[in-house]
Amino acid sequence: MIDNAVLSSKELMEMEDKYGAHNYHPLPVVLSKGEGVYVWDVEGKKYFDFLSAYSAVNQGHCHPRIVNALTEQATQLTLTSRAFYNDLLGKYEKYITDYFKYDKVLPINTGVEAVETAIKLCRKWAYEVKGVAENQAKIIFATGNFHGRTLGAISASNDPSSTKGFGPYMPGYEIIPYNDLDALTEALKDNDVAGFLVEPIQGEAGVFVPDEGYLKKADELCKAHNVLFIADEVQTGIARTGKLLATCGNCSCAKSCEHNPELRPDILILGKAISGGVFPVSAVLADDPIMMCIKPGEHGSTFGGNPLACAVAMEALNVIRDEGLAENAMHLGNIFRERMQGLVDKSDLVNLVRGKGLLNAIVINDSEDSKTAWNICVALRDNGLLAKPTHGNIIRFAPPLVMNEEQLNECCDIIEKTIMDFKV
Ligand code: IF1
Repeated sequence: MIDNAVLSSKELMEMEDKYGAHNYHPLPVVLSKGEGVYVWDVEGKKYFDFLSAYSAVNQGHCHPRIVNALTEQATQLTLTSRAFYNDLLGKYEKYITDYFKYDKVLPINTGVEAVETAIKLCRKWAYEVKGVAENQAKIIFATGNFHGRTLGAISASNDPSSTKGFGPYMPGYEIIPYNDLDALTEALKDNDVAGFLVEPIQGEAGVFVPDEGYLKKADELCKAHNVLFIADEVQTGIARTGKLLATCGNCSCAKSCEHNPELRPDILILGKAISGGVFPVSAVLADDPIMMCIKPGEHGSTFGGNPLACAVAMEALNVIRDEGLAENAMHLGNIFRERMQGLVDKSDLVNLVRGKGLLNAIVINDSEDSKTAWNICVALRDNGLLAKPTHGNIIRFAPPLVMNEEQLNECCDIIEKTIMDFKV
């Protein structure tokens, strides 16, 4: 039976502290309800959510259509494993491959599992198609990356808080500077290189946007060297940056694509908002010459492709399209950065604003080890808006994409007032 005794925020935080592993340091707020762009704490205080569970809740909290898909499917069939067929998987696979225009999808659960899947797929392709000698395949990553928490993913990281004390690490990786085409050109000289795995905008690095043209040129360099361009769009994908994908070029908005026209990753990694934050769902998409390198028994997961995930993901992607969330993210993002630029101009506390669509960050004028950004986030919480610092002095702003212009302006007012009133 679920224990539904009513406890205070303080009691609930103490409970987590006592019984849970200390692998997180949450902002002190305990949430018990969400709807659209809002969340409520256990005492009933209402907040704007400006994190969206790290861009998983792009469709807004508890979207009625997605919740309905979940509950309806939950009464029919939740899990069969892939030992048998289920009646939704094929429909979902057709749906998502049409949606993103790839031959095939490999369904899996979390973002990092999708990253692992892409790495394995890339290695397999290197041996079976490219002809790299067994165990010699190399994958290139970029500094400042975040691809998840497994050993396969952290082995690509150069952030000591992700890696230190967890070695030894995966061989066959090379890390080059992000946003550096010369470094990529140099690294691609090695014939054993099988893939370049990169985030179109680096989230964890503090919403770091590469130079215009970097991704497209990187993709071209990879294709010229018979190397797979692998895009980790776990955080940037699903309309977050104002387009269906940040590497947009093959999606339905390709004609008007303002991001990177005609860039099409060889392997596309999706997670987070593919389920609207309702349920862990992730996916790896590729065409047949790559995807068919993995044969029965060589990769999988108990939960990957379960009927509940298929129902939820299809509805979550329908909502993105039906509600025009990419267009809304583009429109609101422009307003948001303009208003934050105003703040940069008038406050000594804010150095700069950067981002695309509704994936943005401001950089606080203080050192990485200061508590200023954290204290600003606490003050924002008191004023009814939830955001989280990253790397000490950066605050990420990523609200649900179902926000309207009036709400966004109200949020900008809160951020402005909080920062102008803030005493270091
Ligand atoms: C946490 C960051 C965001 C990701 C990209 C794969 C994954 C992620 C580009 C793995 C996950 C998350 C995980 C979350 C914090 C968060 C995060 F600050 F750590 F970097 F969003 F910015 N690729 N990102 O961003 O996906 O396995 O978690 O489903 O608490 O670790 P996952």
